[in-house]
Parts: sequence; C-alpha cells; structure tokens
Amino acid sequence: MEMESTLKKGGGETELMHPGHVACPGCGAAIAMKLALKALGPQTMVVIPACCWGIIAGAYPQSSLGVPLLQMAFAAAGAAASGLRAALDARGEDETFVMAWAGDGGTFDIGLQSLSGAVERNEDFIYVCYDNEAYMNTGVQRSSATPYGTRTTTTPGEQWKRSGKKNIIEIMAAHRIPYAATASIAYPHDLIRKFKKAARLKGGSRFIHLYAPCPTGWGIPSEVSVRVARLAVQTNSFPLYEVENGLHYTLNFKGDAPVGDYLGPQGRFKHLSSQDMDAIQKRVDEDWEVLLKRIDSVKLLKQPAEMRSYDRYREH
Ligand SMILES: Cc1ncc(C[n+]2csc(CCOP(=O)(O)OP(=O)(O)O)c2C)c(N)n1
Ligand code: SF4
Repeated sequence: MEMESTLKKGGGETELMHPGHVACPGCGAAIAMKLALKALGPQTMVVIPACCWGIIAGAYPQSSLGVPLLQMAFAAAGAAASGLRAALDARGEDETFVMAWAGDGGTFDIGLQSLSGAVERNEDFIYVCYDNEAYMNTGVQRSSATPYGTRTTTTPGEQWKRSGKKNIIEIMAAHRIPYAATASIAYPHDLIRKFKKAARLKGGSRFIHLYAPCPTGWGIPSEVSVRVARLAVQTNSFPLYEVENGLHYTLNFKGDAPVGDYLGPQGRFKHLSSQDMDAIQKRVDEDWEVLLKRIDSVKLLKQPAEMRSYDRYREH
C-alpha cells in the first residue's frame, strides 16, 4: 500500500493503462507498460510492432491504453517511430513523446536494422525493448536475447540454447546515443526514474532495455514473476546500469546471490545439471567483470594523467 502511494507520487497520478487487457496473469510486459506510462504521462504516443503487446492492447477499436497507439510491422518499430516523430514535429507538437515498444525478437533480431538506422540519425524518441528472452507471442521460440542454457520450443528434446545473449546495450551505446539504460519491473522506482530521465533528455535517441519475465514461457507461477525478475538483478544475471553518450556508465545495483537462486525456480532451466549451472555462473561472473572494467576504463579516460600522455603523443 505504501509502495503504491510512493509510486503514484513518483510517477504521476494519471493511470494510463486500464484493467481488461488480455495479458496472461503475472505478465512482466504488462507491468512494464503500466510503470512506463506512469513515468511519461498522457502526452505520449506508442508504436508497437508485432509482439505480445500487440495483442495485450486489445483489438481495435478497443484499447487498454489511455494514449494513442500505432501498431506496426514486426521489423519496423524504429522507422515507424521516426516517421511519427517527423509528423508530430511538422505539426508543431514537440511536447509529445514518441515511445517505441517492442519485444526482444522485434528489437535484438528482426527490428535491429531499423532501430540502428534510427538511432544513428539520433531520432528524438524513447525506444523500449521489453525483454522476455524469447518470441513469446508465437510460442516461445529462441531469440538472440535468449540466454545460454535456456530451453525453448526451437530447441526441443534435451537440446537447449548453446550461445549467449546478445549485448543490446553495448550495441546501442556504440551508436553514442544520449541515453541507454537497463531497467526491471522488480525495481519500479529505479525504472520510473530512468523513464523520467529519458524524457528529460528529449532531442535524441534514448533506449531502455526492460527486463520483463513471461510466466508462460519461463515455466514459473504468475505470482513469482516479480520475484524472479528481482533475482535476475540480485545474481548479476541482468545488471542495472546506465550509459550516457556511449561512454559514461553508472552502475545502479551490485548483486551477490548465486545464479542458481535465479535459475532454479524456472521451468526453462530445469534440464540443467550442476555442471551447467557452474558454467552459467562462470559466464555471469565474466560478464560482470567486463562491465566493471568498462566503467573503470571510462574513469581512466577522465584522468588528467591520461590526457597528458595523449597530448605528449600528439606532439611527436
Ligand atoms: C515478418 C514477420 N515474421 C513473423 C511474424 C510473426 N510474429 C508475430 S509476433 C512474433 C513474436 C514476437 O516476439 P518478440 O518480439 O520477442 O515479442 P513477444 O512476443 O515476446 O512479446 C512473431 C514471430 C510477423 N508478424 N511478421
Ligand atoms: S505469453 Fe508471456 S509475454 Fe506474452 S502475454 Fe503471456 S506472459 Fe506476457
């Protein structure tokens, strides 16, 4: 109850996602949208490519959203959001936010070209990838966001995904966009703060990678959806951090729980042996070290001594 009132205070009083949507119970993507719109407010237009959210919103002319919504082809969220922005600008409606809202399949895979094109142009929009780590709407097929070790319907039998999760934040940061951040439904205050920050940085591309469990695809009861999302952060499997202008990193949380705490309760990892779990822990630890090194390397860049040696290098 206290949490609810704080969220209202932090995120605005207007409720822009209505009951009666058709998400499965405990759907992280539904919770994610509710929080995102709380942060951005009614002056928002949403672009959604093919994904679960295309269904969750409801069939036209009904909608579970209290803001305008443009449904788009699977590969085209980045392009459609660019076009919508241009149309609004042409009408002088520069106070309206454009928010692209796509799944991991529509972002990491099929929409990546359109997204990269748009952020390379530094289009003025907020692009959100709600990541449930597979193509859920069409039956839990693996995507390039599916992590190592996951069983999906495209890896049947005893087979499971043997390659790792694509690092979408680093891909976005490499475009040197004003803001790229991870967020999770399990940390709603952090999530709302990041959306508000993205809103303030109006004028360029802002990208939010939003962790959103799918009870249906992950083999978890609907009521533990948020707890599992929290464990992803607490085990460093999904670190919370921000990257400004492609260089300036801020770490928001440091986890210390064993990765088994996160994988154990999920049906999609039930086949893993203790050796497999160890291999995943090693991978998570390595990725965490790489992230910390990136943060440190930026600090190094900022040191005056580094600058001096660079100047000396230029003199010769
Ligand atoms: C070009 C094209 N290929 C395939 C589809 C079928 N399709 C619709 S939604 C979807 C899965 C979307 O996955 P994701 O983007 O991860 O979102 P989620 O369903 O998990 O919410 C697919 C394959 C389509 N609509 N268009
Ligand atoms: S299948 Fe998963 S992502 Fe899709 S509505 Fe259900 S819980 Fe949400």
